[in-house]
Amino acid sequence: MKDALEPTQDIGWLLEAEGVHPQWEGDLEARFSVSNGFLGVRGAREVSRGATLVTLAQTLRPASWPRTYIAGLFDVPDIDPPVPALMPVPDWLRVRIRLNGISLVLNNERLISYHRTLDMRRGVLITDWRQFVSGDHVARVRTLHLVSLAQRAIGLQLVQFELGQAGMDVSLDASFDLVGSGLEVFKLFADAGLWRTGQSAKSLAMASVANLQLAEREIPPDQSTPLQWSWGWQSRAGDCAQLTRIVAFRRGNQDLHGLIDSARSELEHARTIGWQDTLSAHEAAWSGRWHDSDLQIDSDDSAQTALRFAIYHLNSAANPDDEQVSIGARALTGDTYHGHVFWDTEIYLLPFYTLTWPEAARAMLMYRHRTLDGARAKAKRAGFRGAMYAWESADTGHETTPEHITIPDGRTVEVLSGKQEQHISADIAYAVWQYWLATGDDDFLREAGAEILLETASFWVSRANLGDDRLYHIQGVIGPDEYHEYVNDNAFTNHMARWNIRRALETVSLLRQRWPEHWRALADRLHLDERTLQQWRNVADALAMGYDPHTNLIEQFSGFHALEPIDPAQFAGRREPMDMVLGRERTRRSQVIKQADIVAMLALLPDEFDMTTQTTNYHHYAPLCAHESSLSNSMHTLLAARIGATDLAMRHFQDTVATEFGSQAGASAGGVRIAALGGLWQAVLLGFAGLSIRSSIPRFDPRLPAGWRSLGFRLQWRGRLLKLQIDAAKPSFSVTLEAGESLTVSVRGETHELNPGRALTI
Ligand code: IFM
Repeated sequence: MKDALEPTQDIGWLLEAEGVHPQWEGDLEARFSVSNGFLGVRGAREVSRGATLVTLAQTLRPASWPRTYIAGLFDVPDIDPPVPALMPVPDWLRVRIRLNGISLVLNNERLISYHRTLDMRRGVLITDWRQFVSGDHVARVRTLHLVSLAQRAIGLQLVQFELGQAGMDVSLDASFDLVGSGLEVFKLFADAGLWRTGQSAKSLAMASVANLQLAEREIPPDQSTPLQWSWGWQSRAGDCAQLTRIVAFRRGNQDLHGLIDSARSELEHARTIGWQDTLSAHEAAWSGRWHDSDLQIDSDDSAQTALRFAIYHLNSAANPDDEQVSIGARALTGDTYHGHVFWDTEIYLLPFYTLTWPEAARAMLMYRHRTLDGARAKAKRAGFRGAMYAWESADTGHETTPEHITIPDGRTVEVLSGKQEQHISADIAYAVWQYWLATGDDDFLREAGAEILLETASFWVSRANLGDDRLYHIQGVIGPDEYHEYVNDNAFTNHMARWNIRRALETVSLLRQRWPEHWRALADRLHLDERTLQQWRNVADALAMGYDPHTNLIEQFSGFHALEPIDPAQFAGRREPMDMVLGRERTRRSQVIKQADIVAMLALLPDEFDMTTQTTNYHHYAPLCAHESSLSNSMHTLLAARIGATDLAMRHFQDTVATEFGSQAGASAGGVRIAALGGLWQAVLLGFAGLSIRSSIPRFDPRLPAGWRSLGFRLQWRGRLLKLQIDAAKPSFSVTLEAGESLTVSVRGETHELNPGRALTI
């Protein structure tokens, strides 16, 4: 049988790290996370966590941040200001090994090697640690853990221990960290436990089984403490001990006993099939995901590695079976942003899911449908109609953006994005429409998507004010460029709002035509009559757009061109963000842009602007951008690729890669920047492969960057599975319909009929 702890042979599937470097631990733990959209586990060392503290400026700080998260397990902890946060659950991976009563801890002086491998193909984290224990006798500890993609409630841990020295007293403890989790212990049993959140009436059940085999024989544990097992034996040179632990997790509300039964029955299933079959089912599920979503780049290894890493985390982050949750800004890989869901999900992540995993995209959009009431309440409180989505959303859809934060120098700074960053409502509507175009999921549109489109449109119409110039204006907002607050007519916001209103009007026509009864019921419920719809048309037709026909420039917001021009390139090499270099006030009064704003708008709405406008504005705004957010460079890549500036696109692409793999220690410690990873994938598909989602047929206008010999990938479109290959040398574009009925595709403006099993090569 294949050795489960042996990583995949092809290094193209591996992320590897050697040794222990306290300043990098946090970043590595985030990147080496395993997750299945329900559970997320950071890649912290699990065996004998020795020196997890480092000294920094004379204080002790944790070097390691072992965390397991459960999607949707929010509570309002005792933080200032009190906002809901994803609560870490009890650490289930702890193992301690003692030799003659002394803990075996990682000791750099005796260390031979400590190797960590994230096997992305199999979705497992493997470690291999060798250390001298006495004289030249060596101890070897190998571990593997995973959270199952085939049975999302299940976590599996394997630990193998070998000792070169005979006659030592060995003890191995497998335990849970029962108290350090931020949850309250409610009840503990030998095989299970129940925890509750302090405020939010949520609960967690975990059930576990552990066993140890020594030289192929199972030895009985001493289990005098709940969820803790200890084994002891005398070592014989060359004997291998293997610990196997399976844990089942369930999240729930009030019914605590039902919850524990449910955890036990999940555990029972995994225990019955055994750890090998649990592992095989998980690997088979990963293999299915890779089949549908892998992307092959010929002749650019670093781009290939970055894309694999991005796709690994994107596949890890989603759960198509849970409409109660969506993906937070750091997925389930770190504490930063408390698990809150931003526009990142709809604008940067959804395209990946819509096009490779529509079931996951649907579940995330259903989360937005479920949280509509929170969005309605926010709109009402602010004096508007319809639905104004939370800038940061947790489980209920109510606004969870902290109203202030404390910055590193101890000062308190007001945060306005929860009040003013309103474009998120249009961003969600945008994702709904894109999903519907690409999947043709009419049931979703009729039952949920339409309501989101109509309620967000209604919000925008009530939000816009008629000015003396007979134009409608949206005042006092923050666009994606968060350096500028209280701005009027942010072009991104206004264009997305207009687009939102117009798609809502299209939805009305569609409902009337295809599902009239449904339309009548919805119109009744949302108080939509002919007069209201006419008002929607009026606002959409007369919204201020900031376009100057003489220069072809679109002003980022009213008054932007008059601000102080500052070139961020003059500050190259800075370690601090531009608003700290210049000070907040001067930054506000300058044209320095924090992240793609006009550029993002052009990238998202290609049909609204001709090529000259896209090109002129890209070249005008790109140099003003400080790229101070991980969301910035990927949008620049996409737009630069579309306008044919592939060299610039490639530079932005590499800068996006550097966001996650850059040289600044600690940058990812709070979790991987999942939007940058989604943005990377999106830039390749919608930029270099030139795919656009504008109607019921997929359109391609590919432009590979210099140095890429070919690009291959699969995607789903309206129930079909397509396989694509773009070759630069020939050049050729080839698409095969691998599953589903005939389909029309458009390549460089010409339509072609695609028939099952036959490749179309152009
Ligand atoms: O949503 C983003 C925002 O655009 C920039 N700051 C970080 C947020 C979360 O990723």
